[in-house]
Amino acid sequence: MERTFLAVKPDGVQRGLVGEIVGRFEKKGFHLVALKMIHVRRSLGGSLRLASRELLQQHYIDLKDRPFYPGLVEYMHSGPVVAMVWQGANAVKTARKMLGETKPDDSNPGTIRGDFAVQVGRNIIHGSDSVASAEKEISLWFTAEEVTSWKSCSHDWVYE
Ligand code: DAT
Ligand code: MG
Repeated sequence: MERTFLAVKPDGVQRGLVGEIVGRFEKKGFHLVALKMIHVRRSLGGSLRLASRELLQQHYIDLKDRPFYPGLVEYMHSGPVVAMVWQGANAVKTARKMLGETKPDDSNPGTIRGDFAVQVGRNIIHGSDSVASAEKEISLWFTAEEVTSWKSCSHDWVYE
């Protein structure tokens, strides 16, 4: 079973979309194995293993040379995010489809960004783009103990 890392960004939390987003993945048949709300502070932070600034810098390291990077990091610091790990067959690719495209105006209706977002800089949700980045992001945001292992009573009705 594949795992993917999703995070409702500060705008998604402020707009009251956490339940809607969690509900979409639950109803799809994916399996929630970790969830927490974190306000990633600019200064050294609480229980996180990494300094908060480093957490977000690592998370978006591939984009560090892009002109929008400082604004992106600022936005991710601006309020709590809801970080999650979801499990299921082809979870990474399917979750990306459910998110829509990076730009909300390229995203089809029926996708999260297509239904709830207007601008790329406020696109509500993060989702891992490959199995390798999912594993990296899960270990960046969660300790091994925070990621649970449990069997849902619906498992055998989702999978044949
Ligand atoms: P995605 O979030 O779809 O994986 P990405 O990894 O290329 O997209 O970029 C990460 C985030 O950076 C994206 O969700 C929003 C922001 N971003 C990307 N391209 C941008 C742009 N051209 N202008 C402003 N923000 C952008
Ligand atoms: Mg990305």
